[in-house]
Amino acid sequence: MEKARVFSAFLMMVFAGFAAGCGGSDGGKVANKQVSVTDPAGDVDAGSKADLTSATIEQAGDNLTITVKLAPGDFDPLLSDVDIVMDMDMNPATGDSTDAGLIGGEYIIEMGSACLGSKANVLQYNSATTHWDSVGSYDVTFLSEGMQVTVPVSLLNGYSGKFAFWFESAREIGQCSYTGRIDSMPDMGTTPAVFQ
Ligand SMILES: [Ca+2]
Ligand SMILES: [Ca+2]
Repeated sequence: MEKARVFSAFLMMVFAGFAAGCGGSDGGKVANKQVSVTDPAGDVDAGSKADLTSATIEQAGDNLTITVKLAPGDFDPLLSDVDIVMDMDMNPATGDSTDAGLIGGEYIIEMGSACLGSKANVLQYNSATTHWDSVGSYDVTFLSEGMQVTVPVSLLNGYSGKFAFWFESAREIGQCSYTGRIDSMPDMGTTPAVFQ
């Protein structure tokens, strides 16, 4: 992870590629909602086999379900690795500041590849050590073109029903070793998407 500390004073949380639908009031609890993001197919090198195309995040009750898909033919559960970076306080200056300070992630959920197997790994950024600590492991459902995982929102410190996020993809090229980031969604250098 880059350690750039470029503070963005005015982070415009505007992203054209997502659509939000909000449920009604739920007695003070965070309402159920679903947000989708998309990314073009074919925006990475042909043959890289890690072309992100879409994702959906859904909160239903106390659970958050994340579904991510790659371009047709790219997904291989033994090779495809996808991470979601989550900026819980939507503050790029807190957490692990990446992408030239556009996002400061407090959590990463990583899934896919032979190394991770059928479990998604939830990592929390430790600002004292600047390392990522594993805080949970959850079953992954493999789909024809992607993966899905459900985690309890209680796992995520600072969860308010709103957070910034982006996805990144890679391929496993050796035992628990990976290519660098191949694709991102939204693209690097743009404002992250917002779940709200
Ligand atoms: Ca793509
Ligand atoms: Ca943050």
